[in-house]
Amino acid sequence: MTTDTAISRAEYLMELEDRYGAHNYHPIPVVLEKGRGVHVWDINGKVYYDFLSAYSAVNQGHCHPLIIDALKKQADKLTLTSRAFYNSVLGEYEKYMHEYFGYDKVLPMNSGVEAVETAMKLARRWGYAKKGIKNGEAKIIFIEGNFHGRTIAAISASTDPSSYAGFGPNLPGFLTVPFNDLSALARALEDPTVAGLILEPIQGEAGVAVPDEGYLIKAYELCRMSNVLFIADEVQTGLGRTGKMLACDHEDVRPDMVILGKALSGGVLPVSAVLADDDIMMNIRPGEHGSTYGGNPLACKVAMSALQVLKDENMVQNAHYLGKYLRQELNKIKHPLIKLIRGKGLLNAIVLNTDDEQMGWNLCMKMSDKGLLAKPTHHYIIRLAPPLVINKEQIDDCVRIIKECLNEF
Ligand code: IF1
Repeated sequence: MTTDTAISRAEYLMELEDRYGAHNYHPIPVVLEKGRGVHVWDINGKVYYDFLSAYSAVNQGHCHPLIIDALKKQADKLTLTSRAFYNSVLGEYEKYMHEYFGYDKVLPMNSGVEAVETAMKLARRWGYAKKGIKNGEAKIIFIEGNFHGRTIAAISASTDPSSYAGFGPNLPGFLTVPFNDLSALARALEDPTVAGLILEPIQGEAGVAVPDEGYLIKAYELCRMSNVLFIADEVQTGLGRTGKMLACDHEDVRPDMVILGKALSGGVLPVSAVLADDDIMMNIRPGEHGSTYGGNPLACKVAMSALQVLKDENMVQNAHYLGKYLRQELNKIKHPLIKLIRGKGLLNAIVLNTDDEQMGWNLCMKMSDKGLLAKPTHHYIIRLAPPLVINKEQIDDCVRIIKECLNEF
């Protein structure tokens, strides 16, 4: 294929999405067709570093050979039975999850937001069954700026108009408190009808907002004192992304419930889970919750493989050390556009110093030209979250690209 036809093919494919797909996204104009490790290739064969990692779903790198192998092997055998029957992999997976994370039980779902909804239901149910909240009155506290997904429940908890506006009416029973504000949280916890606090240990969509050190452990202790469940949405921050297996591990907090998704399958298929002990999990009985695909043998095999390679290949430690190195190198770039660099592990962001609503986008377009894919959030924040398999030389190369791009503004 000549370059000309290759370019027009990309345009054709983008046109198809534009014409026949709902316009609920505004992608960077590259058409990707192949991925391996930290790299993705577009249909013209141009290679890019992937600094979005499918919003942290491909922590293990694109098409990790062992995960793909697990997928293929199980795909040839059995993919879905529904939960109407036992299957030969689910129990093995549940035991694996118990041993890996140390919770009594796991409840398997598919997308991240389904696991969030599951946690909300478990929290409400626990509130009625164990805390003695009057039926129908349970409340859940969320943090301003949160992102927990796109369902009506998740957007009812949102304070971002682009998530909730025009989709009302909202669900009742949700409170929000300001980010990083322990006294506001303490006041909200005085309400005896509060069953749970659901938070992201680091807010992703908010632009990698990291609360002060000690916030998580103090929030956890406040919840303890009020007999309120501390529930961590680790869909994005979990599984090594921030340089610990769970972001809550940074403060040695053991949440009452952990919500996992994204990288639980290494980007292969939607696999999510809620972890909790029996006191919480056993309040839901047969027929009261579930999902057709939840716990399917294909997903279970893929998840075990995805978790195994995280450990076997020291990805968590790599995220810790190379994350530090990335921030250190980025901080050496002295450029008026950089307001600050923040993050933990390999979940980082450049906050731009600009009033220009287009700046984030323009910078990402330039980085894409030079072979690095990232996407702005809130117009002026660029998230930098490569797969956790990235190495030091690659980080150096990426910092060079980022620097070159900044210098062109
Ligand atoms: C999109 C952000 C990332 C999440 C947390 C639950 C979910 C997510 C903490 C739901 C999903 C996504 C979804 C993606 C954009 C993305 C995102 F920019 F919005 F914040 F990752 F940074 N909890 N996050 O971050 O999981 O149901 O999507 O599997 O396109 O909406 P899901």
